[in-house]
Amino acid sequence: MNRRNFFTGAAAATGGALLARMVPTARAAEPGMKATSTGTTTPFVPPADWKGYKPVITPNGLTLPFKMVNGVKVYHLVAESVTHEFAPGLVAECWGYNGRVHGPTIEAVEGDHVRIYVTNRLSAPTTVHWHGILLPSGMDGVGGVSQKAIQPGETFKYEFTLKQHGTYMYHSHHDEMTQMQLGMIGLFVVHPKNPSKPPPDRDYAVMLSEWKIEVGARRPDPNEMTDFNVFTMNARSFPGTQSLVAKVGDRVRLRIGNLSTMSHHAIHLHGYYFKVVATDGGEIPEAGQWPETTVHMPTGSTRTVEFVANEPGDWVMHCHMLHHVMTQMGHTFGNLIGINTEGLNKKIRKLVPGYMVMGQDGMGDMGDMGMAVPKNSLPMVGAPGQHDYITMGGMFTLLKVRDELPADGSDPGWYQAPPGTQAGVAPADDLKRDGIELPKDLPKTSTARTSPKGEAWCGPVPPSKAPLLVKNEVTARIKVQ
Ligand SMILES: [Cu+2]
Repeated sequence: MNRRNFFTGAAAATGGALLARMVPTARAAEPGMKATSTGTTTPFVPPADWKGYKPVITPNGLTLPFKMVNGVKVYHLVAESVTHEFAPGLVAECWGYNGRVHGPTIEAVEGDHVRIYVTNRLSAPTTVHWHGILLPSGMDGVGGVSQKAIQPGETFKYEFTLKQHGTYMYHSHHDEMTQMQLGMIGLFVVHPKNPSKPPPDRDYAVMLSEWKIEVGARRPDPNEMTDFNVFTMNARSFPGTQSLVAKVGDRVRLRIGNLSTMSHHAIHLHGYYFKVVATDGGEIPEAGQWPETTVHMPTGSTRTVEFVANEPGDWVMHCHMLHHVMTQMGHTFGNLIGINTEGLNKKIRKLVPGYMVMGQDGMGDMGDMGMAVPKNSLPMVGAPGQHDYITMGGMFTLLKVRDELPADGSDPGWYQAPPGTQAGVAPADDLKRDGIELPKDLPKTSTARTSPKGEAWCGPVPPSKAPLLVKNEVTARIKVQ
């Protein structure tokens, strides 16, 4: 059964007694998601007679299964090494839970008594902190403060009653920089016991994070302090991010968490305004909500926004901190905007065949020229779109709103704009009619861009490949210009 389809069709929440079971299905096979872990997590699939809350949808992720034992909701997290794909082309050895990066979303209901076992399969001690959840101090999961660290091979037991509802998180709280920067984070959603309103038609959960992965490296660098170069939603970078979908008229809830090491994020949605209805401190009274198109996401926090998807289309949702919609590679070279680089190309090609200096017209063509990128790395920007190359990557996804969605819950493809609702080249007659005078010295129109044959790098030559001479040559030339 398609999980997302089932979830989006699930019954309305009742807040009543919960039925639960471990469902022995195969691990979710998501495109591009590889796990070499032997973790046993299978997605939580509510049984057919499910009358519980409406589960959230974690794009590119899944919900942790649980079982009921004498009225206690029992979960099992396994901290372990995971081979993770950020997007096709970039795979890294990370740390996560139950064969996933990030860990699976934990879901429960206010009032539940939960028991969460944590097994440590890592080579290092760890703990789990339940971020934002009100609980006894001894269950807070801070290594050294509230408990001993969980040593490799040990299994610890956390147990508490959920007194609140909302969107929270969990993460390692031992050697925090290393473990969180390697991926040991996840979302923890607590549904209300007595909902004040019906559940939304679509309830999405997205975790933001940032990474430092040197071009060609297989391991995220947990020692990085400021210069992050892979920005993710649910540990995926565009074009690896799964689109959010909604039917026209759906009420959409979007729960966003941010456990980036250093960054806040400004998550901007096109086509709509929304209201921030809750933080990890609780619901915001209606009188205190105001409309926004961008929600500021401080690190270590969650925000829940809601809107009605009443306008069909493909609407992008992305971080508006613009380095966060770029990925890896080449942010360290000089400003080449407006520089004629043909002479420089010729010189450098004597040393590095196929080299082409890029950046003199901006970074937009870094990804769309079919140029080779180093092994195990992502182009600096984007992916092919329906109409042209999309010059954003990283912390970027799409909200696809349609009158009808595929029955199997799959991605509906690109939006076909109705006639008359699509921007395009202005017809000469329209220009004339409206008295638009064009400048005489327009650049020559060119829609075809080509890259030189042979191996070529987007941006600077990777340090490992760059003879010092080339680097000096580039630097010297830029100074002369
Ligand atoms: Cu950002």
